[in-house]
Amino acid sequence: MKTLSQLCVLMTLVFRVHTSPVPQDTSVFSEKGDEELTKQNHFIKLSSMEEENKLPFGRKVSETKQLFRLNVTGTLDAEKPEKHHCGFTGVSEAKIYKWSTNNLTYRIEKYTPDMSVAEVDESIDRALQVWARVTPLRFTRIYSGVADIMISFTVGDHGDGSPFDGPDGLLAHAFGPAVGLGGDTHFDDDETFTFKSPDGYVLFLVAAHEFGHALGLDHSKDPGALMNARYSYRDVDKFLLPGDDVSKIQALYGRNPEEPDVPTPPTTPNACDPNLVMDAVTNLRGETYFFKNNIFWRHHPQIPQIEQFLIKSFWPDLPDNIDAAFEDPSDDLVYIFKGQKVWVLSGYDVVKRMNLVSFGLPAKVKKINAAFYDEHTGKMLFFVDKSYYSYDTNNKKMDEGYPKLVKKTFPEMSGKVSAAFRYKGFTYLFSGRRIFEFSESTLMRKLGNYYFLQC
Ligand SMILES: [Ca+2]
Ligand SMILES: [Ca+2]
Ligand SMILES: [Ca+2]
Ligand SMILES: [Zn+2]
Ligand SMILES: [Zn+2]
Repeated sequence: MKTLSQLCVLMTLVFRVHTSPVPQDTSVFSEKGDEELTKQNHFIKLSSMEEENKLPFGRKVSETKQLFRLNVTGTLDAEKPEKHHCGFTGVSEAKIYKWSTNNLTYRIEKYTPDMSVAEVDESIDRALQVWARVTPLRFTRIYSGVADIMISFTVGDHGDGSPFDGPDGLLAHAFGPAVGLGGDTHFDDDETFTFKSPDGYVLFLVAAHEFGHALGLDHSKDPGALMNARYSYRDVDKFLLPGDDVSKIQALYGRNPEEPDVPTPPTTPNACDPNLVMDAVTNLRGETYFFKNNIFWRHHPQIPQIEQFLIKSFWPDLPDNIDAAFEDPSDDLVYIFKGQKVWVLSGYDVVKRMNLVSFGLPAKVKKINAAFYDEHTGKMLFFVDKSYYSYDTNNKKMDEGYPKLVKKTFPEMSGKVSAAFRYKGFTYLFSGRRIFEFSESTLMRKLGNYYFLQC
């Protein structure tokens, strides 16, 4: 059976031929130069409609776009540290694969030198408990003999017809529910696996994703889902199985009878939700980033589709639920605000940490609601409740006569400003479910909150 592994951002695309059973793959693609990409371009032509249909919608759009992005913006994304599980399914979509028992065994046959044995044991155990917590599935570890889920770290060709590929690319793979190879999960030991650190691939996260496949789940197009094909760093200690994964695994196995009301974390924000209140918006090197909870949407002016990512997949150090953000393009820096903390980004690196008082805001201001930078006037505007402050970047101090009421400068802005940014000479203020478009102080249009997100 022929399956198609997908082109992730700036990367290689590989065709693979499998004999059944077919493992679900977790792969990560590192950045490749233009040359490499061009070389691989012909692979994007899908060999049949059937294969095209197998591609999750989101991935295909993203692939096409990323190719286009590279072509139109050259090295724009060259330094981006995106990491992806790219995967594919070789399993017929008509048939549902699941284990016929809720009691499964696992055995760790071979360890990695990257971590201590105790860390590997804990990562694997926690990864299985992610699924056990929300289902009747129970996992028992055995130390000899054949378990349902045989786990090993291995490199290159390891005898199952699906060789690993050295550093990056494929990270791991797992076989769906079946006897024999079914359930078995292999990790590419040419990767550097970590216990919790984002400097490498967090074993817990990769394993939890693979065990999802081993239990019968396919990839999800929800970018917040654990079963999304893209590898995203997440905080291990705060990890909660996303709602999309919970509902899918429960559709196969049911709820956990011992803990039927496990609270599920919020689902991934929907760009087209008319009630969505944006956390923050900023430009970044010609693109616009819209932040909500743990994710952001990225809009490129020449690319029609909006992309959606976890904040932590780009910036592991940034918090979720940020207050405000803006870009100062003269310094090529982006400022991210949450509470009194400020993170200064240069592309995908946090280069500095600051505090709100650095901008001369009074100490009583514990957080801001929104901010934007007007490069023509050199002013940074900080919105706090129904007022705003103006910081002069030339004099490096707060302008006098502030705070002012927002509605005095921006007519009809009677509510709190939740997010703000400048785009093509206009100022956009988000308030509740609306975006207010201003030219200087003149209200031009009132737009729905999803105006830029192409719903
Ligand atoms: Ca097995
Ligand atoms: Ca690899
Ligand atoms: Ca905000
Ligand atoms: Zn996968
Ligand atoms: Zn394998």
